[in-house]
Amino acid sequence: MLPPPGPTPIRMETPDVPLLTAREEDGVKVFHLRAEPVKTEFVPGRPVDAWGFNGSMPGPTIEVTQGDRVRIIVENRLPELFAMHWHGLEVPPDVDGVPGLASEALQPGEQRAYEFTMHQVGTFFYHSHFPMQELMGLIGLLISHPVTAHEPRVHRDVGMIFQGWAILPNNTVPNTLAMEFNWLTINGKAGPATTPIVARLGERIRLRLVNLSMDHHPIHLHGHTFHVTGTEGGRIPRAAWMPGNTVIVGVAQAREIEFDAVYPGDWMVHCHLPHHMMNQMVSMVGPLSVSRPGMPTGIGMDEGMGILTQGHALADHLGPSMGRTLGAGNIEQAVTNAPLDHGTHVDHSSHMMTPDAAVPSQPPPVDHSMHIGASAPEAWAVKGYPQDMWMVADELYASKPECDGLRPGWTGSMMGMMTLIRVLPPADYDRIMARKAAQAGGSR
Ligand SMILES: [Cu+2]
Repeated sequence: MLPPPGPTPIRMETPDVPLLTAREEDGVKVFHLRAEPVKTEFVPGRPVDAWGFNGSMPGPTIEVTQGDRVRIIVENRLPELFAMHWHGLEVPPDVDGVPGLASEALQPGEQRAYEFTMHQVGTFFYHSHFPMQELMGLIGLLISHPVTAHEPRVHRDVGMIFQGWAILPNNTVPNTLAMEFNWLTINGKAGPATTPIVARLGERIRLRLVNLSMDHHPIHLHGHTFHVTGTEGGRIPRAAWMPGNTVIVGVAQAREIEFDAVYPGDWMVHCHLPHHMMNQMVSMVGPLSVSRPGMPTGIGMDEGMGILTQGHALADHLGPSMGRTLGAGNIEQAVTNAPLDHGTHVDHSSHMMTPDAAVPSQPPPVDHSMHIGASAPEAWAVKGYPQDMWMVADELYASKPECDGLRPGWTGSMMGMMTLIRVLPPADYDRIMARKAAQAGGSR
């Protein structure tokens, strides 16, 4: 183990989300938050029109210390009413933010100061108290540190917010009415665009996991055993810590986990719900495709989520629009989940729902490249094929220092609510930190 850090709590890291800077004013820590539309990307080339704070979705991370007098000035730059709630904080009713109950909602353009003394310690968050606005991304972390660090002290204190989204291919606006979700994010990014946590071998790490979505997320850590050391209500007494490698983070809950990063390697942290380990799912039928000229796309929201109003999933007018796509690549691959007869000629074009003569009547030759997984010659005859979603796009992340030295092909396993904790020997750790410092210096 590395020697523990000093007695003062170390600062938070929230990968892909900035920390919010405070201004000191007569002994009060003053923060500014603007609720506003935010253009973002879940993965490169997947734009999303979300709502967030200060240009970030989720909003920037607020850090305070127990005993602080805190003033948070909130400005509503949304085109409608907005109400800010401080989740888990024991504050007066008018600060609590439920519109109509003890305070008024903020009109468009209005701003309001929320002031309180922080007497609690733990993982809290702020969010809109209008449910549909929550689903547009209006949430951020609010961390309250103790004056003296908890024992055993940690070297790294990392925050993550889990969110789920329904956004059809060729759309950029989340459908907040949907009950099925095809994009799953950690701090506003989906794997492999989630920035890995780079740890030095021997560090003790705390993860603060927060869920504001429509599902519970069983968050699983590879290669290490952790203890659950805190909830949204604060620190758990040590005698009651629970060992594990998977912790369910329920909607609106927080879970703090801690572990000693003693096993070198690149380790996954991810939600273990199978559908939360994918990007841009739509339906399980039709071609594996992205759109190209001549293919009907952009059908209604219901059909896109698998609710058919007429015909069947393989009908001519639905097929290409219902193809499952991974949001990457630029080719169309003729595949089908329809029953096939072994050994007989199968005209796949009959399942391809397009009159386009370019669609092959035989399955295309297997692409053995790194970029789309290979399949066996008889794969087409196996009912259920294809299931695998192996797609590699390492080159998109080559410039990220945090991804330096990952094994070629690593992006093939990273989708949805997934990120990495890289436990690195000192030489590798120092190389990445030097690259990060150089990049930060160069961008000034
Ligand atoms: Cu999940």
